[in-house]
Amino acid sequence: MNVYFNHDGGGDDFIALLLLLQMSDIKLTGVSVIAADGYLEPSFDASRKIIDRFGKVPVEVAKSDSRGKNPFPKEWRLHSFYVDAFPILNESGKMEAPVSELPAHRHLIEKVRGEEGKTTLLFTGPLTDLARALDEAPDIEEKIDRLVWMGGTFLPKGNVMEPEHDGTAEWNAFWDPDAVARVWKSGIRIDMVALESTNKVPLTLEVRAAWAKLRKYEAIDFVGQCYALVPPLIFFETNSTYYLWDVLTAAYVGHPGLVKVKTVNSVVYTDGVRQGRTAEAPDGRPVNLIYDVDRDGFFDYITELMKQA
Ligand code: AGV
Ligand code: CA
Repeated sequence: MNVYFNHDGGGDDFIALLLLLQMSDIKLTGVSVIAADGYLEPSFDASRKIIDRFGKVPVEVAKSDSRGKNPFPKEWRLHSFYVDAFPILNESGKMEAPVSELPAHRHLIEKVRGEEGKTTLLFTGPLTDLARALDEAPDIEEKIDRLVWMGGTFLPKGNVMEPEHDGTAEWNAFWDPDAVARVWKSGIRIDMVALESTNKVPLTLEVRAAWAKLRKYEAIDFVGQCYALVPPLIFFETNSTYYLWDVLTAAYVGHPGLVKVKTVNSVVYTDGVRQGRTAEAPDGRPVNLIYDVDRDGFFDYITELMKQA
């Protein structure tokens, strides 16, 4: 399976990259980084360092020049600097993963066109680069097998808690709602790993403790460091509570049997207090909603992958 990965520099985006690099039955054709939940330079450098340290073959990395409508909080975005500075990523003192001079959306076009077969697109941040790629090169649609996207929700409560918003949206959709609308307009199959399923895999103290015991494995130590930067779920959810959003999304690509899927007809709102909200609508476009996960199976799967890294 060809997979092209676009991520946005959040702590769990890096872990998703690490996991993809361990999946023996996928070919990672390229990686691009958009400055949404992280800053561009550290997210880009950290991605190259993760490929160098945990990858088996070189993978080319590109930077996005896309900008969103609703910026992520700076406190979250700063995590990209911390991860990039982890000693485990800086031991060699160099970066070797190849760099593309193309902006991410053109890099995506190049990589999709360049493969003989179809490509699965994996997006763990906003859809801006895909929307731009489709506008610039509508021909690539037929070479895209499907989009696997961490984003959106049909629950009454999303995870955006911002002034002038009603709280119904998920952040990756809220950052650029117009991009979601553009992708919804396409004919691409969409597998949406929404809050319905990611809410079932919060970062808890038990998860941390289990990984702490396995820190002799380098990849698990690295993941433990990433999750040390964010508060776990203890008594109740706060705006900073962390879930294994993108990690579940990557795991779904490698092991689809872990989740439950149903088809939902959906629209996205692009304006006003509900912008970024995905909602069920009888005449909306069909998407495959990943709404449930075998939690233990998921943790076993990712832990095994990390042990082998
Ligand atoms: O909405 C989930 C998305 C995922 O792609 N991101 C984080 C994951 O990378 C945004 C987000 C929502 N709540 C957050 C987020 C939080 N408390 N901290 C950091 N990012
Ligand atoms: Ca993300």
